[in-house]
Amino acid sequence: MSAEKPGKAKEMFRRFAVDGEADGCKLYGNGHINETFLITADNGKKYILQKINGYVFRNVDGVMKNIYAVTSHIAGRLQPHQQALSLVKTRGGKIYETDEDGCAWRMYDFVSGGVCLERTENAGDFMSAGTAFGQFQKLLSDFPAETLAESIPRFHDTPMRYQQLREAIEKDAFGRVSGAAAEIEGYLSREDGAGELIQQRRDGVLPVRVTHNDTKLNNVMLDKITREPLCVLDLDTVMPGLVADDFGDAIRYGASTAAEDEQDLSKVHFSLEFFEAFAKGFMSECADSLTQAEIKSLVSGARLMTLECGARFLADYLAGDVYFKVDYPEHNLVRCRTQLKLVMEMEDNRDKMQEIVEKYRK
Ligand code: ADP
Ligand code: GN1
Ligand code: MG
Repeated sequence: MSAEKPGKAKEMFRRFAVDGEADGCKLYGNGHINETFLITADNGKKYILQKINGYVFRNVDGVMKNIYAVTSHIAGRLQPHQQALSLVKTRGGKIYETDEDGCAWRMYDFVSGGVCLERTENAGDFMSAGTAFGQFQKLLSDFPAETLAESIPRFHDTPMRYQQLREAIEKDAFGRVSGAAAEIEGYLSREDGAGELIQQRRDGVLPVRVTHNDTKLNNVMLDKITREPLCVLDLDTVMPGLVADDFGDAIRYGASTAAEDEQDLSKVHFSLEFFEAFAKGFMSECADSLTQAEIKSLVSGARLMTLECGARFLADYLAGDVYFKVDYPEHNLVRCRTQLKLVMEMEDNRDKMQEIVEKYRK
């Protein structure tokens, strides 16, 4: 991280319509995509200022309009102790600002009193995360999906992700293919059936909803004390999608006994206990608005989102780490290994997962 970045963030902070100067400014959180700064103003108020990743989000205007519309829809419909993300406008009344280099910046009020967990520590917290995302689904069930921009086209199109993996293998731009032969084989051998849910979407079997599309645990805030859902974060990828993708992506990340980038695979297991906890929270909020086909799709969603994310990590490793932030050269390879291990254990537990989902349907 170059030293001038906090300075740049402080400079951008002045373009937003707030009182005071930035007193403190530091890099914040563990997101893989944007650059996030915690700003403390000299009057004590805190803000989250983000430089949006322009490589990942080619249509920043669409993304920001989506976020503004969705947060406005949610605000006022939450329980009193909960919060919706709240954008701070620029001095010119805009919802984001573009700097001299063409990069987009936006600012949120800091949501205080909460925690963002990097890993599931206990089933109770993960149930709360399930409640938060289930509630998010329910709150947006009457939002007109067709008015939203597709923030990243074909984001959860698993066959397309496989195609990108194949292209990365073909190019082998960094000479990394030979060292990743086992992982490549693990993913390619599972390509059959990768289109199960996207096909059901095309066929109209699964309805298109407004979904979050990035439901990992550190994209939700729980109340620091009560551990109840406080705020759903990271709305960049809110767009029309499948409920199974939201359910599945959350399971991918949170129903593991280890971190997404754990290097010791013996520590990585798919936890049925965590799976059940999330399913219970999620279904308690939105099961009654889901169709039979959607409920049936949830378990496939968990496996496919894990497979897809792992294939994305592997493709990014082979392409030279252009998409996800990495801390060391094999970081994406390590991440793709944990995902594959989880996929395999989900395959072994498919019937039990289905039984659990059935248990919580209304
Ligand atoms: P990325 O797209 O890079 O994942 P996020 O929007 O998820 O970026 O932000 C990264 C982290 O910053 C989150 O995981 C959370 O810890 C923190 N964060 C984001 N928005 C807020 C907010 N409004 N209030 C408090 N913390 C936030
Ligand atoms: C990224 O932005 P973040 O860190 O919450 C990614 C997700 C992946 C996730 C893997 C826009 O999420 O799709 O599942 O990393 N977000 C985007 O940890 O690509
Ligand atoms: Mg995030």
